[in-house]
Amino acid sequence: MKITALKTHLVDVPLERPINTAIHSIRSVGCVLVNLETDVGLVGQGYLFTINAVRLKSFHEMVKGFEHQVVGRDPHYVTGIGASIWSEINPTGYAGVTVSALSAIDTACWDLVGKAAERPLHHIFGACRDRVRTYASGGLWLSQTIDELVDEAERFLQQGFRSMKVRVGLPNAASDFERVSAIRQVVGADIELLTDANQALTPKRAIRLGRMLEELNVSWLEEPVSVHDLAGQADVRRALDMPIASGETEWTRYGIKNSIEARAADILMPDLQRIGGLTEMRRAAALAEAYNMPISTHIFTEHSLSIAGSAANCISVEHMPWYAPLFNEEMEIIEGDIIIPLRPGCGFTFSETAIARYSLT
Ligand code: SMN
Ligand code: MG
Repeated sequence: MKITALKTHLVDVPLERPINTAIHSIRSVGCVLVNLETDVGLVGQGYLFTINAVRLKSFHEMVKGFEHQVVGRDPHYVTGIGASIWSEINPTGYAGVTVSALSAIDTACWDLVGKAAERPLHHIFGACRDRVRTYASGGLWLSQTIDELVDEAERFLQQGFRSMKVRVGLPNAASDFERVSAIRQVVGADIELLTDANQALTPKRAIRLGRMLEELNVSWLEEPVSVHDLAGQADVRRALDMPIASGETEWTRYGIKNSIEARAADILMPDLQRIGGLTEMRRAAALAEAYNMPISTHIFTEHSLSIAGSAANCISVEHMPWYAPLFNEEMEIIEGDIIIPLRPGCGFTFSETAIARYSLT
């Protein structure tokens, strides 16, 4: 099998309403969709995203800049393709646009490997499970009122979720506590609540908020402090009983390695785009496992399921519904778990209708 062409589409999927975290204002989800065509008629797919489609064209240019690294090559040599790209990006660096582009190409190559073998990727990687715990993450934003939070938490329960993530990180810890408390009251004691401060806090403020959230039996506090203060985050982790989750803002396995060595997290959250694709995600999962640490994948739910199905230390995947409109297939949620599809490759294919509808080009 040989790759004959790299084709792309730029799309922008508007959100129903604008949303805020402690550091983001999000109106739409812009994506570069990557198709690797082959001489056997199979097409491998991967994608990357930017919030509000900002600078999406720069990412697109970077993807196109790797065309010569894939066209003419056999996608079974995905690790070799990754190594060539890795070597070529040395002067530009191992974070940002370069790694995002590598990620989309790497995932598209793996999609081809699965499709050629007519097997789902978790079977090819060596499977450990057929379903994985998930948590609702497409909601409970800082931009919502307490009434809206309560309504949304109820909707998540009706949709079959048993766990959900609330955004925190307001200037006043009492307000964060009040909001999470209202959600705890409506969902009851048996539903898992997670919180995400999106790096908004100082270590001292994080410790104070963390102690308050422990009273509400919150299961993790995510990204309490700046990604550039791993020592401060390690202080937060030592001060609290509640687990600290982080890692979405780390690039490649070396970013994950820094987090591990700093003892800054209890749960690592590699992000498929920022880690560098499925190849690098598997390396990050194995690295975490060597330290007896769990991972929980960050966003990109559909394309992270093969990792959840093959990394024994993957405890959950984040359910982010932003990308669902792009795919022909839907994720299946049963009793708080996502069923890992048995379809070949990644198991999700881009919808032509969606591409036409959300096209930016
Ligand atoms: C998040 C993810 C993607 C965009 C903005 C915020 C958040 C999360 O940190 O973990 O879901
Ligand atoms: Mg987060």
